[in-house]
This record gives sequence, structure tokens and C-alpha cells, in this order.
Amino acid sequence: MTSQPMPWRLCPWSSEGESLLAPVVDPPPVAEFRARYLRRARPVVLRGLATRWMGTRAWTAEGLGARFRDREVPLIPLVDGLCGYEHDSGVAYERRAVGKYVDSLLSSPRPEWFLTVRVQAHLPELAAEVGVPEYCADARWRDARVSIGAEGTTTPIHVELAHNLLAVIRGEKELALFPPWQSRRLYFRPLSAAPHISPVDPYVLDRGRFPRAAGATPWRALLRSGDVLFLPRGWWHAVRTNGMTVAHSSWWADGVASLVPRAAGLYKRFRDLRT
Ligand SMILES: O=C(O)CCC(=O)C(=O)O
Repeated sequence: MTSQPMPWRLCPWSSEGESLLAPVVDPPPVAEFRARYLRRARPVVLRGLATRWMGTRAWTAEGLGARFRDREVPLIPLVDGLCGYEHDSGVAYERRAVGKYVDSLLSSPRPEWFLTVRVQAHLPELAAEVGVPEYCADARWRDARVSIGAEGTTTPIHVELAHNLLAVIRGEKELALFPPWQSRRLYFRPLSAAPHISPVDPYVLDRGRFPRAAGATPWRALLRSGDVLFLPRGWWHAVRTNGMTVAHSSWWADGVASLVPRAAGLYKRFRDLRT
């Protein structure tokens, strides 16, 4: 790891602390991946893995827009590029056809929505084209999302309870990653209705409300077309889309840990959370 090489757009306020670059490597054999990254829960950028593993050569925003022209899916409304989210109720999704959504991205420099949907529930035809990466081939629990987004689309700082392989198929994504032990700096609220979302804004820090966040120390990653980020469970992350981007998230959990995302799913249903 080295210190940051470029001006990063996300979490600029964290410059009071040090930021580190996630290592970038050629995808190693499974045993090495498990020993160096999975067991130690360390993020790593696996250069070019998406190109090898996924049969997604035809996945462009325009191509998916044409293929699923009339398919209605839930979209996340954006507020100045940031995914809109209410702490007590979750996301106020709006349903639109994929074709119309992609047309809107192509015709406007300011995207109004972000498409990030569960593959099995909304675009199940895509599941067979993705395949299963060998790093999680025998996992007991799996879930996946596909996303299409345009310039400046940004997720809030959030966390997941399963490991993720985030593949950028087209375009580019910048990430700020915070290790689990910095949860307190991100004002983790375990008893809130949406404990997996930090109230700290990824662009502008309200130092009055969140003074501890200024000392948070992110790891940084820039994912280019074909790259895959291994994001261990429990790492907080904000994601910024640079230009028109198609991406795929592949979550998995094993053993007792596979009960955790299942329990989280039940909790969300119980609280009627839309995430
Ligand atoms: O695709 C994105 O922009 C967000 C991905 C993400 O946050 C995730 O996979 O957890």
C-alpha cells in the first residue's frame, strides 16, 4: 500500500487522516486469494478479472436498455447525484422501464436516478451470463446486483454483511473504503432503522454534527473497465460512478456467517425497510 496518488473526489474531508491505496494485483490462484485477502479481510483490486470470468462483453448501457426496453424496475432517486435515502424508511424507489431510464441518462448530463437491482428478482436472464467466480464457487449463500449509472452517481457510505466482488464491466468507479474498526468515526447507529448507512455525507463534512469523521482514514480504489474489487464484509464504502458505467456486485457468505445476511433480510422485511 502507498499513500494517495491522485485527487480523490470522495470523502475529501478525510485528508486530515492518511489515506491508503488498495493493492492492485493480477488475479491470484484461489488458495492465494483466500490466504492473503479473504482470511485477512483485506480489500484488493483484481485487475482484469471481470473480463476473464464474466460473459458480459455485450453489456453496455445502450445494449441493456434496448434488450430490456419495457421491463419496469425500481430506480433510486438522486439528489445532486447522491442516492436519496431516509434514515427511518429507506429508499423511495420509483419504477421506470429500463429503456426509458437509459434514454434519460444519454440525453441529460445530470442523472436523476440510479438503477441498481437484484439480478434474480428483476433481470434473471443475466444470471447465466455472469457465471460464478471461482473465489466463491462453493459458497452457501449468494446474491447479486447489476447497476447502470451515469457520471457523478454516488452511494452514501454504507456497509454490507457479506463479502462482495464488485465488477466494473464498463466505465469507471471510485471508492472510499473504511475498515470495520472505524465504524465509530462514521457514526454507526446499530439501533437505528438503517444501521448499514452512515449519516456522514461522502462529499461535505458537517464538522459540527460529525466531528469524529474528520479523523477517519479511508483506503482508496479506482476500478476501471474489467476490474473487480474484493470488498470484505464489514468494510464501509462510498462509490462514485465516473461516466456511463455498468457494474455487477456478487455477494457471498459461508458457514455460520451465511446466517447473517439471511437474518438481515428478515430484519429489513420486519421493519419494512426499502434498501
Ligand atoms: O455499483 C455501485 O455504484 C455501488 C456498489 C455497492 O455499493 C456495492 O456493491 O455494495
